Amino acid sequence: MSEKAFVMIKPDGVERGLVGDILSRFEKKGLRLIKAELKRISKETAEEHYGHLKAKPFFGELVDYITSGPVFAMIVEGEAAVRNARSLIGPTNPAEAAPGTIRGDYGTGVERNVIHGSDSPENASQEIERFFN
Ligand code: RTP
Repeated sequence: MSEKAFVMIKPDGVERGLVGDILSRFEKKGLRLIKAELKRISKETAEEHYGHLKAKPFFGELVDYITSGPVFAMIVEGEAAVRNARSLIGPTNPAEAAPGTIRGDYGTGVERNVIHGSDSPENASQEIERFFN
């Protein structure tokens, strides 16, 4: 079934000029870009987005990092978009991500892991609302 996924290239991915390559991977997989914006996100939005990690010792650093430069936020649409996007992206820690996945090819550390993708259709709707109002 066709669905929407929220995907966000983090500041390290934008800074390193990886937007074109990453977008192309989604397009080749049949996930169509239906909305995109290059923007800086507010501290409030970042704290809400990472709310499930509030108790973690790295929370402050994570929020500082994600707000440190522009992100490339996008909505992609296609068959099982959330699961397909997650498999293109690979696991959270780039050291455990296989070559061929975005994090496996480009991630340099668990925080600098290049990209975020929503983990369920419900969260995708919430994140689309949060990042695109
Ligand atoms: P994301 O939301 O960015 O797609 O990441 P995820 O679901 O794969 O992982 P999650 O547990 O929700 O973590 C969100 C982001 O927090 C950073 N992180 N840092 N320093 C650490 O040990 C640590 N653990 C997680 C990562 O940037 C991760 O993407």
